[in-house]
Amino acid sequence: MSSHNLFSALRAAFPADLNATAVETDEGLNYSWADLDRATAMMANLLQSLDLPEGSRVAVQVEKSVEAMMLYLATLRAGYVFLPLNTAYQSAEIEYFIGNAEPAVVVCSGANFGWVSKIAFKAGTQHVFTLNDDRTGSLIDRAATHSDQHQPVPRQADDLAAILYTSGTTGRSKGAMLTHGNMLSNALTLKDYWGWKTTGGPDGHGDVLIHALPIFHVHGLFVAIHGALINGSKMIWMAKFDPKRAIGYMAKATVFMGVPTLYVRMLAEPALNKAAVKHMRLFIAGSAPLLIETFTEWQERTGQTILERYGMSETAMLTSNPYAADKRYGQQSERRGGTVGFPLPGVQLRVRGDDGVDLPVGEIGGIQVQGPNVFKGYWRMPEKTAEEFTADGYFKTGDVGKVDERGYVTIVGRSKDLIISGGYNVYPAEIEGYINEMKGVAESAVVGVPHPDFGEVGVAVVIAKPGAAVQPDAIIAELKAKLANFKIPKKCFVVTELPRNTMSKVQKNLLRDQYKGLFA
Ligand code: MLC
Ligand code: AMP
Repeated sequence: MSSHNLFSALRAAFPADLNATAVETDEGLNYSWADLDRATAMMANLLQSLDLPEGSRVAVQVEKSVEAMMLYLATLRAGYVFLPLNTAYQSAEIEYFIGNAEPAVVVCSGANFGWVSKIAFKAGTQHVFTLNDDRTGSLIDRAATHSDQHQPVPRQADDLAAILYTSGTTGRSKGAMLTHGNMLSNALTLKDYWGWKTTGGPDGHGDVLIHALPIFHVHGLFVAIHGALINGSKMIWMAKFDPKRAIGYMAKATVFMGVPTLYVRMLAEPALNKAAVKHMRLFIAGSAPLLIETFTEWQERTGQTILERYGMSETAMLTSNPYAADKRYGQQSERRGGTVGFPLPGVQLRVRGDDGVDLPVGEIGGIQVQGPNVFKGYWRMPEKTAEEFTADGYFKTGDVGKVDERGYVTIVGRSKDLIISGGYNVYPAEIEGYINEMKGVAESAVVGVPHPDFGEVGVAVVIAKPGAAVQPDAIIAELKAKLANFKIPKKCFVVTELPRNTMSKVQKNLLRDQYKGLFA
């Protein structure tokens, strides 16, 4: 291929019948493949008409909508770099991302235009558009004046396609730079590994995906959207996940992808049973550990076995339980609960000890990976990038795990101090930084504890300065005013001392133990 533009590969997979439905929304709208092609052409032409410098970033903080997905595809098509931002982020968070990435274009909702545009113009952004979740906004108005024909801009496999910010264990967030080649290779691998079908589906074509996740992170934006598009498969588009409606859609779908919380919430619905899922071919879970209880209960209730896979922003998907027999591992096809399956074809995965030596089968250590899906590095952070790679080019995931004698990978923990709550990452260091700056606070520690719905949630433990009266509710309220809602600790305690080791370091494991029953 002379051009490796990811959009071109996705476009080439559109079915021959461009009038067939590509996306059906929960509002009852139908978008055809021709609609996707034309609308992304108009948006791509708009972006190109702005005469942006090569490699320009297009930062987008908008509610989930089909038009938001089109904007992503149009950015690829026009050869620019997409930078998705969670809608929960507030001004301090957005100010950092925009300041760091220096996007040429920012797209936000009309309701946020005032404060977002102020931040963007201050950072030197030239163009700020609005895009609302009801198909309105200046982006749509401006795109409507452009041609619906557009030749995708040639890109090399190594050219940037997206930057995904991931919070840092220490310091500020890092922008993971993903290339067209990273994402196309991963999409093609998953198409094959998960057995995507182009015939025999409920709509007369092939697989139909229920798209239930947000589209500002890897799972909803890449794994789900690329998965459907690279197979020419229809999506049933849920603007917001709702367990009852998701179960209802299973009568006309075949594939579902979700973080474990979505499975937990569907299991709470009496309507979830074998009859409800009888058309479904595949349930995929990831982004956070799937509890064995959820895995087993799902099997009992539906007769189907969830396929768990593992990935991250820096690498897209790394491992997966098998969909069908995997020749590389003696024709094994068993999806084993509690494991994340085998390294995907093309991915090299090893487990190393602290001394940097490979560990034997079954021993626990740091997971390191290499492959065509592994990112190019952190945006404008060469030292950070160098730190996270080994001398021989493996990326240190920060996850701790083991590989058993059959080849299955199990993640047992993380060396990075990270809480994964409902599939979103929360870095304790960031929350502690905000709490420590509050009036009357001497010190704080944020730890993750088990939660029946979100899997894990944050709990803040705070020490007040001598003589200061610090109220837990006030701390939570102050955090809510500054940070994305999913980062807010679900409980806060003011205590007189924190457990410490002989080096005076707070022993977070003891705190986790102390508070582990809070939400049981
Ligand atoms: C919402 N809340 C959360 C939360 N989501 N709290 C902790 N963790 C979360 N994930 C809080 C809100 O702050 C609010 O609190 C209350 O819950 C209700 O908010 P809501 O907006 O109504 O919640 P809901 O819509 O029910 O959202 C829950 C959810 C959502 C599970 C549907 O969090 C979600 O879509 N998660 C998926 C995340 C995801 O896509 N991750 C993929 C990352 S990619 P209050 O106090 O304000 O009322 C990745 C790589 C890989 O990790 O391998 O895939
Ligand atoms: P993110 O930075 O949002 O991409 O999150 C990536 C992290 O999510 C990984 O490093 C893992 O810690 C975690 N993760 C993803 N999938 C799984 C899984 N199936 N089981 C356990 N942890 C997972």
